[in-house]
Amino acid sequence: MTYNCIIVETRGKVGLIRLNRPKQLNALNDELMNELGDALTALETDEKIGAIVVTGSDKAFAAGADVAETKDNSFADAYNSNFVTRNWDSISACRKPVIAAVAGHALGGGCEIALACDFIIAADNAVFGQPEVKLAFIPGAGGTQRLPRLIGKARAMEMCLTGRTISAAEADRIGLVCRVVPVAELVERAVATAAVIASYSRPVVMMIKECVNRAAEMPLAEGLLFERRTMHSAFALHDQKEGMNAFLAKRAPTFTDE
Ligand code: CO8
Repeated sequence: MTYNCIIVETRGKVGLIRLNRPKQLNALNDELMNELGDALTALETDEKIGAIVVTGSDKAFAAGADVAETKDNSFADAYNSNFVTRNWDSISACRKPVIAAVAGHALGGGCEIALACDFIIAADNAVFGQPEVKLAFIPGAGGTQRLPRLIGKARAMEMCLTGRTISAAEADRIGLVCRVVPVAELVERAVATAAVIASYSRPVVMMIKECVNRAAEMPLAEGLLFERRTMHSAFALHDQKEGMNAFLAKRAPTFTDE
């Protein structure tokens, strides 16, 4: 499938999606978000794919919602068309792991796309921020909710209320990203990380993702119970037997995703 605003390729078992509106620094409009949702759904249903990387350019992951296309929305337009929810939830709903590989600006909705992914690998030139307040607007795609869960209320509140941007080094220090790499190596390193994940048993990877995501959504006791029951069910998988038998036999496992 050919897209106008994204480029999709596969590298082995990894799906790679590049946001591609260079003239607008990958500002997010409906067309791009519809295409991103479509590509994620296609990669999720592709049995050859085990993990997905979403990236932008060296200059911009995404500079936020497309202000020119958003500014004239009325409440009725936004509410009736289910603005944002309609075509944004496909990122967090994807059952396969999705890694954000962020270089350059990740601002507003761009930062929120990265936050909706499972984890972020940042290039050393990455800049994160929720500058909506400067436009008399609010982070509307998870910024006020995911950011405090990741970096704590004080830091999230300061970022959202002042619009201050933070560097890759600061993002690393406060736990917003899992790693910072040279910009020239970003995509290669993110794809390599995704390839490691994709080499494991797919149902086990999806179970782990489901469990970790419950940590943000459930009280501890309920999350622990969910984890325990999921772990019990993992004994039903052929891959669990294969993984443990292969370890004991000192050979490489062959997973069949069953
Ligand atoms: N929307 C539309 N166009 C944009 C955007 C944007 N968010 N960001 C940059 N552009 C365009 C510029 O207008 C410019 O176009 P042109 O060449 O035609 O003048 C081109 O991209 C290059 O931009 P700059 O000349 O400004 O480049 P600089 O390197 O000088 O600056 C910055 C880069 C700092 C990223 C700057 O462009 C900037 O501040 N951009 C806006 C950032 C911002 O405020 N983002 C938040 C937007 S609101 C939002 O995301 C709300 C989220 C709510 C939910 C999601 C809804 C979809």
